[in-house]
Amino acid sequence: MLKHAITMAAVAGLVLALAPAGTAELVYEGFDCVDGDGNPVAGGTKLDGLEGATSFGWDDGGFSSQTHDNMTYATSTLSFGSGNTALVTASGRMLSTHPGGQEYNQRAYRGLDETITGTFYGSYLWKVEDAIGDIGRAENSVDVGSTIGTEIHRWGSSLGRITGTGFGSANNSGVTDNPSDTIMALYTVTNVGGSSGPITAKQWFLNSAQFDNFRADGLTEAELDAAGLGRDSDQVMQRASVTESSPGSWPTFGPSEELFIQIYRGSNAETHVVALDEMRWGNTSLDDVTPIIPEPATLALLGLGAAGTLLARRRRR
Ligand SMILES: [Ca+2]
Ligand SMILES: [Ca+2]
Repeated sequence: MLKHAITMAAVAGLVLALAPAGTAELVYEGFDCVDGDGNPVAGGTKLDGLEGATSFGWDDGGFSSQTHDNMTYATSTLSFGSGNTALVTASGRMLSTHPGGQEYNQRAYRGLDETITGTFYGSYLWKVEDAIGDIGRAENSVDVGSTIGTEIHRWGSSLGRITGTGFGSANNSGVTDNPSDTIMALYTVTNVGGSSGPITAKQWFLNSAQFDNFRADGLTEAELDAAGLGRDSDQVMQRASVTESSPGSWPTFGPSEELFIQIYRGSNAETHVVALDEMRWGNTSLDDVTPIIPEPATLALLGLGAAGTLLARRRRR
């Protein structure tokens, strides 16, 4: 089993330290893979699954004739945003290679370290790494608990959707990505762990310039909902929302639940490669699942704070 380390742990730790009390980024998968000795693995190494003590490897979603050799590690990360709104990343990304002509459905899953209730927040990056036809189907799903999933895919003119068992579904509307665009999926699900009342799930797709624009003073659902649809920096690429007033079942999320990523490929003949990276799940805000690299001024202040703390400790001795 490969281990995934976080080379940006220092930066991520600072970001977490900066977060107000009570906030948490619950799960982070940056696809930074090292071997048992802590050395980086080579590009092309098969990925065994998601990081975490409760992680499980790939299953085949019922397509039992398959191997999972198409899920591999690449040494460079997807990046997103720029300047003061550059996303914190860990080196490495996941590549899913479709040989063409074979349908498959592969999932890697893990439980959460704690059970959460309320609103759930998530983000991940997605990029088509080589040419793919508009009618090709290449889905990446991130499922929340056992009932709701959000997806990026290439399927006709649509680029994404929200769907779930015992729950409605909605296709994203907006513009499709250009080849080689890296897209960020952001999503929220309300009423996680509930037993009555409606569930609302939302999903937004942003390009890098849009992330810079909206993230600078904090990401809010209201601004993402109010933005126009398009590729300009004050727009969002795509958006979907669905509310079920009587869902019948409610998403649950905890150690025994299947939080999983899923790669589905149709039986079209085209070969193509899709990258997936920087997956985050949280229960507090969109900002918490999109940490950005602190500005030098902030780092300097942190350094002053740390120095002051050390000084105070010494004085107490
Ligand atoms: Ca990465
Ligand atoms: Ca904003």
